[in-house]
Amino acid sequence: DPPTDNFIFRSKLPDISISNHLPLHTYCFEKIAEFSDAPSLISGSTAYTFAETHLLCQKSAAGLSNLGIKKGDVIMVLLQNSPEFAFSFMGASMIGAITTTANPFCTPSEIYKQFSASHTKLVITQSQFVDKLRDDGEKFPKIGEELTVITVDDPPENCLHFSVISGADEKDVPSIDIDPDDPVALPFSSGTTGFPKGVILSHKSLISSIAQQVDGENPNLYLKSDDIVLCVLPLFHVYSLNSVLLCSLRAGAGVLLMQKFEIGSLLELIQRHRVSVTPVVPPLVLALAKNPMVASFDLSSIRIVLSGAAPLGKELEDALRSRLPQAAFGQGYGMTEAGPVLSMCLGFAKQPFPTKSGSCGTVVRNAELKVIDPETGLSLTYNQPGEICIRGPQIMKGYLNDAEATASTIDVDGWLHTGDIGYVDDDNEIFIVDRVKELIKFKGFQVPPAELEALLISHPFIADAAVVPQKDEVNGEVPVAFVVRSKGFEITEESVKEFIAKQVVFYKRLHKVCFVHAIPKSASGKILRKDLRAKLASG
Ligand code: AYL
Repeated sequence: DPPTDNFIFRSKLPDISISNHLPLHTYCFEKIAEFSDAPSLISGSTAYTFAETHLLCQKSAAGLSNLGIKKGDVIMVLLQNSPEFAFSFMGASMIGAITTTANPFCTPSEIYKQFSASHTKLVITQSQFVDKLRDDGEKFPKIGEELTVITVDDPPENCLHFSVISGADEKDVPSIDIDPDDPVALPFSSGTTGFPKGVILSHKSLISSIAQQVDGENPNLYLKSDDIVLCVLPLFHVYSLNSVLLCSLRAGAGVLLMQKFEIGSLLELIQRHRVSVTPVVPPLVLALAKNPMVASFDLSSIRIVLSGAAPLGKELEDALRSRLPQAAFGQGYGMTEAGPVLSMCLGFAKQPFPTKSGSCGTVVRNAELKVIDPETGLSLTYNQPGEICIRGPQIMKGYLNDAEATASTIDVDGWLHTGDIGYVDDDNEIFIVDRVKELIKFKGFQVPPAELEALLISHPFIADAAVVPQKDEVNGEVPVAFVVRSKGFEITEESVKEFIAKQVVFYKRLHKVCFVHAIPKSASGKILRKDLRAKLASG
């Protein structure tokens, strides 16, 4: 077929009416009467029913309000997975506040950047991370005087315990008006280029995304009130926040929270709690497919395995399918800016469709997807690879305080350009084949090359640098640096690696440093990343 102006792909499921005029919390708890006594959040030996979860979210809302948090204010949730994550996020939503979710394993400088860019008013964290907010090198306001810090465990000096908010009287929740376009979540993402930026997700965008997954007569991702959904992926990442926590709250499924991934306890918990839905990332698929321990556990309760956030090899997918023959296996494809889900396996639907190995699913309902020729911008038809674009009520409003980055990501017609290369086959299944954006994905975590490049050139012995992904069996991709030494200076691979490792979270560490005489650049000064990637591939 010749390229046309606008060749649009749609879901095989019909559009539905979505209640995206509601505030997010009202929508998520809308059907709670149907399952109020069922378990909602399970963590260690504690379980909260839906009724208890709802009440604790309301109390936390009142508590945050008592501490002076108002509509439009930003709170930072700097937590590993825990029930308090949900109470904080939903509590903030109830008073019109916005949650910026941050990775507690980030370094103080990484956290500070997000803290200051988001104008965070209050932080909810664990005592072990509080020192990061006191780091001398950064300009954090003084805890207890200028900044309120709440910990979910024993509070260190000048911090408050979580019970200060969760113990408030739910009747104190102020009544406020929430507009569907008001922001509710502010995850950070580097998008197609540059540094991490605040991604503004409104009540409307998150409701739309959840509804596209779990609502309707025939939901694309069919979650039932007797399901137990594994929550081992970190809630500070939008994949877990949206497709695990928020979708489960809406659908009445229980959420089994795990603080960190460890294969033995994971398998034991799946067996003990009869986990039925397991959202994972490719390295977890690898563990489930290859680890010999798997054979000694009963995993027959699993009926859905959803993999997302990074490319998954076909062999790996087939290996796990043969180990868990009773489960529907498929992928979700998302991008923080897209709200985040663009496509989801239709094998997870209530009335499932047959699907193919290697596919990332079909575009979600109530949305439009097109594939464009990156050179001409014209849209392509079936089986032709190009840049994937998405349009619908679920996509972000834009980047926080960055009109330029917003305009280069969402065009005037409302299409969000993903920077991913893929095609749609004859059965409307999407296959991702490449990425044209800078982003590196280590185990599904974002590694923005621009951030590492800026750190590298801040070193007095380094004149220029470029960071690109290298394929890696275990992690998917790892960051590798090309470095030009400053004239007359000696610097070793080890010292460059160490220089970076001290300043970044573990997944951004450099795995290799190649010294070169110059970084290849285009006439306009852009790094020719393709050339560097090719150089790595050829050894
Ligand atoms: P971010 N296959 C290949 N690449 C993928 C896939 C996939 N299934 N999913 C995500 N990516 C890459 O913002 C792709 O390059 O969000 C995409 O642009 O951290 C980038 O990761 C976005 O990275 C779900 C399922 C959310 C997946 C997600 C992914 C969120 C990752 C909800 O249900």
